[in-house]
Amino acid sequence: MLAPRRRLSRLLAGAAVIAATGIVMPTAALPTAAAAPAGATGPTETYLVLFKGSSSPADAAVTVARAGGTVVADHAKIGVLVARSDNTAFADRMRADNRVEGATATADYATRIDDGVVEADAAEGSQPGELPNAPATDEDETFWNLQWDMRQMQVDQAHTVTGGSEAVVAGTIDTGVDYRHPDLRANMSDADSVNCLSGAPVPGMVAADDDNGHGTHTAGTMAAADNSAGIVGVAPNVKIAALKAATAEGYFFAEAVVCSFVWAGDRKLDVTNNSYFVDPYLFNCRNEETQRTIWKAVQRAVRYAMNQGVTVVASEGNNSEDLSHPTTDATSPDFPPGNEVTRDVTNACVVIPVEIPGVIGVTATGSFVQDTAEGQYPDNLKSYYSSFGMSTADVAAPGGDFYFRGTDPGAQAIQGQVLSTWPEGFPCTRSRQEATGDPTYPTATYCGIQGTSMAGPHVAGLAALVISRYGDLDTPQNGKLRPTQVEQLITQTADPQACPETLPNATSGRLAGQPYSAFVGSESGAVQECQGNGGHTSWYGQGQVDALAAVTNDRSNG
Ligand SMILES: [Ca+2]
Ligand SMILES: [Ca+2]
Ligand SMILES: [Ca+2]
Repeated sequence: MLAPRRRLSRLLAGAAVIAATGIVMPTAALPTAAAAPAGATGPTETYLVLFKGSSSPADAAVTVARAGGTVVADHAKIGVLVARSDNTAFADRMRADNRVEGATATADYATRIDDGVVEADAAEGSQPGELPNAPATDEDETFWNLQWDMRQMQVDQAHTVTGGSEAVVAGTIDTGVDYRHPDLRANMSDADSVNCLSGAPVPGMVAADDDNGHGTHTAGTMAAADNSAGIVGVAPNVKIAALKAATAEGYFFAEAVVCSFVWAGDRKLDVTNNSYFVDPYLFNCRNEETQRTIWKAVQRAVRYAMNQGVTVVASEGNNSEDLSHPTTDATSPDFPPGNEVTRDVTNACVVIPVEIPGVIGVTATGSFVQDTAEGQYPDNLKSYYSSFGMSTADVAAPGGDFYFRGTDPGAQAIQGQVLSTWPEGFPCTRSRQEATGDPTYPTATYCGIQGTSMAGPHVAGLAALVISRYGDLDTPQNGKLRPTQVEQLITQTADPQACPETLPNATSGRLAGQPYSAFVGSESGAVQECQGNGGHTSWYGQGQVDALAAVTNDRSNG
């Protein structure tokens, strides 16, 4: 964690100096459309404009119009503006304004599955708070036997204490949510849901419907209902907000991600899950203007949300790479498809949003029990695909592993995958169906899939449980529980996990018998190496999350 945090701190310090300068600058000393190129008419594109300092200037719309664009959304409080223009020189003309730090077309910059880091405060939130909580019962859910992931982190035991509070809202910034799904609809918050695809918010859960499946899956892991049907989520009594930021193909463009975090902050959502990284660059490098612009714009939006009390959880990504020591990026740009180039990357390049300070970064485990153990519970092997890193991995959570499976009968039955809610009629290789008796939605579908995308929402759901248990309404400007306190309650009660001494061979699937070392980084081709001791390792952070220990704030529970 230390290296990236220092790196980012320097950037932020620099930004603060620029901000001070911007404030004293007279509005008359303005840009000079004359000095900028005239440009020609081209395809209409969406642009992200990053202003120096912490807010957009009052005449931002005039400046945009002068440069040949129109404003889609002006996030003035963080100095990030989204514009549309068909003028090929629009970005250059905006850059000619000396108040503009960066301007770039975002069609080239989507975000996908990934994320995190945070600092701990002290002791507030250590006693149960005042929000209404109710327990939940898991064993009567139809597919409970397949929910090895929930058992692995003691969710059923935690639910005897609390299943969460209906006063808490958990958002997922994703492909949308199937708000009609019988295991989700009672928990949906229409008022907190939004479609941010254009860069400007379109409110409501109908606008935020899922056209992919991914977001419905993450929502169910966080908060599928305790209703004697289907599955149960980590926090079944809390409300779900769908924040649609991805296209049906799964691309997360920067303007949609910025819009989503600003929405989360404005609505004071309690937590957001972020199972993606910003495309088209897996790694965003500081020395490249467009990548830096995306990085800083998203970071400002995340920081704004956190300042409103939003806990931000993100997954590490599925590249089997050490994000703390990146060497190669062979994935980028991944949009438009077919433009990838292999390039060298360094620690001046980060994965967004997982490497933004304050984000809780989650690696994935499967059901396989590794050879070494620390803490109270057996240690589950890191999923072969999960990226990791001393500076980015805060905790581990179940994400599934098809090739390395344990003996839990439920895990065996679902082939090591995580089962969660899925939109009816969408393709799914390993699905379960249940008749609902509801003519408006006769069949509820559940899909078993794996990924750090599946690990993240286990932790976001746990954050919602912890906020339900320990939060209060005393300081609404800060949220119910400060993100730093939420992180502390989760990381300090996690069950420690050691680095394995030896690594197994794959147990299952067409690669059964292959050594773990054969599953190399997708970018570097490097063999994956675990560093650190049980207190904090690059594969597991502070350990695997323990829901019972977290809701009782007692690591000895369990
Ligand atoms: Ca139940
Ligand atoms: Ca259920
Ligand atoms: Ca352990």
